[in-house]
Amino acid sequence: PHDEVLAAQEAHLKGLADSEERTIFDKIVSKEIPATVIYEDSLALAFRDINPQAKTHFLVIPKIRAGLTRLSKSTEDHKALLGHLMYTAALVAKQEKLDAGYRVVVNDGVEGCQSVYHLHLHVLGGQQLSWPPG
Ligand code: DGP
Repeated sequence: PHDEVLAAQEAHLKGLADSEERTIFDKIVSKEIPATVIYEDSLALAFRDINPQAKTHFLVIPKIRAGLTRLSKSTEDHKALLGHLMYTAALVAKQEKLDAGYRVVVNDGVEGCQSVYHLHLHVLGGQQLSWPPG
């Protein structure tokens, strides 16, 4: 069952070392700072971006960072979590009625313009987007 898979993943992720400094997103997970949360399960949290770049713009993050400061730090251990985050992006996009389409973005590192070092998927939609991004 899905819940058992999530519980096993959660236990596994808790065992992964994370020596890096915590970020603002940890404070959103722990509710120390407010956010407009639109989806939550044992592994993932989705909330509206504070500086929206499209009519609809939300972020999907792992509640336990587990060393995933950025996508390029992914290891074999993160594969199930990464799949869950991608699936969650699609689920919440449906919940947000982005039926005409949307974009999922992960910024990695300096050249990728990453500013918060806790992995997050941006989901942008609710309007016609252009391509390519800058
Ligand atoms: P990135 O550049 O990919 O690291 O994007 C980080 C995003 O996080 C950026 O679009 C703004 C958003 N953000 C930063 N701080 C906060 C916050 O305190 N609350 C919310 N809701 N979003 C935040």
